[in-house]
Amino acid sequence: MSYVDEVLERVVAKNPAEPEFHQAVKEVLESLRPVIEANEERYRKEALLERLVEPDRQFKFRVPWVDDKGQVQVNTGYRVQFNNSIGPYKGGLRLHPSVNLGIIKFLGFEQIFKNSLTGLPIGGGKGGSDFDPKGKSDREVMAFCQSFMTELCKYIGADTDVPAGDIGTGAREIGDMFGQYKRIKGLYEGVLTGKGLTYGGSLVRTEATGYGLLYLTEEMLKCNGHDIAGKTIVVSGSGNVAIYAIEKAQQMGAKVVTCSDSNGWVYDPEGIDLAALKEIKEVKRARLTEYKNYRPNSEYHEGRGVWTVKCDVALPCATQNELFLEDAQALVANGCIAVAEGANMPTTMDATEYLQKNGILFAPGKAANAGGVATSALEMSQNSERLSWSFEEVDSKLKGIMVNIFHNLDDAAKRYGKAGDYVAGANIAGFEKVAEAMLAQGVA
Ligand code: NDP
Ligand code: 2IT
Repeated sequence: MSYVDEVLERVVAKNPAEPEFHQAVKEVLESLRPVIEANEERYRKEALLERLVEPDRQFKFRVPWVDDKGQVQVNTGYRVQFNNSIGPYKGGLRLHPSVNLGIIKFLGFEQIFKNSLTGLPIGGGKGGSDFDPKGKSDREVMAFCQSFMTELCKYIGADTDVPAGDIGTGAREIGDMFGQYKRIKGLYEGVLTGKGLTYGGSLVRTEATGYGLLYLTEEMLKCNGHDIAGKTIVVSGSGNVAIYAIEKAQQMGAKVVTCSDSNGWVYDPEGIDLAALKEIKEVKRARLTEYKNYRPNSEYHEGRGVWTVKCDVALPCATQNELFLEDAQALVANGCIAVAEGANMPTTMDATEYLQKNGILFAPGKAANAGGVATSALEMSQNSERLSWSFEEVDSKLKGIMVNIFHNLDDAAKRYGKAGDYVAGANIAGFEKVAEAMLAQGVA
């Protein structure tokens, strides 16, 4: 049996009931086959793949907190420190009722390669909890965050592991957690990114994932003979990534006609009203059903359906496994030319294959959404030198990083005879640096 197949089999056997983790490992290792085959003897002897798929360590802990009725609630907290061969562990904290160890491991594994692609010195990690911030008061969120950080603070630090936001974790949660870390450790250090601008945050971090997604998409289109201006775009999600993807797409002269949340989706043929969307989601923390109050000519539909809308470009920005084979078929049938993933692993493997086989330009999340973590790394740099850079400076660095990532994927794919396969390109380019660093550091 090939080395890749052996390791895949072992991952499934050793980590039962973690389907998302299996999916992420399979997607990466499948596309690394040519690289692994070219170095099989050495990698086998060094057990490189076995080490790569086994987290350095993982923490699972109880998070008790008191709700507004005086009732004690108990959630489970996680932090998986996956791989620090190129820098301190870095990756977000997801707060969502669906969170379990397998989901955190899939995200941590993806993060290793994404962080490598940024070209910055950051390793892979991820954490979170099955806590649901939806419908909770600010005090309840603070009670949860303080309890979560009371345990998490034992394992993190500015030079060891630097968490940030992800689904359900935004500026409010990062602020609550930073305050608690500082109280317990007595350290004012850049232990979290996505901080507020008054206490060490970086300009552009809020916008970075969505903006970065569009910078990479623009470059991918340009290098394939298309202009983003004038394109019709469908977006899923209406959180941090979706909102700033829509903002940048509009600035680039494209028209975004959809967005969604976990209950339903909006179709606005005249283009999404961003000010309305920001007010609904960022200020009121409300549902998309409200959008029609601002835009009477728009449509609201329950359930899912964004991918059935005719478009040139599709940007899934909500969550994993939200774009299935039938959605890919609808996109192709409607003449879509490009899909770029703002979310982590939003496209299922069969859908990805279908899109690629039908000539759709496909940018995988670990490349396309790397602008968020890249700007987090820029926040770490600013914290280390105790300086803050201007919006223009951070934004131009972000743009340079995203354009560079695209060319690295493109080159890596070409080197292995897979021109235009950006999934393979991303996995290969991300892997090469990590593999070299691991091998240079001995058996560890
Ligand atoms: P938010 O919590 O801000 O927004 C998530 C959005 O997705 C919401 O609109 C949410 O709707 C919707 N959604 C629909 N179905 C689900 C579901 N099953 N689980 C969770 N959310 C769902 O998160 P972000 O925008 O930060 O993250 C979106 C995606 O981008 C995730 O995959 C994340 O890992 C990835 N990402 C985020 C980065 C960042 O910097 N924030 C960086 C790189 C990737 P509802 O409000 O109804 O739950
Ligand atoms: O998935 C991701 O890359 C993030 N949620 C951002 C991580 C970070 O450390 O900024």
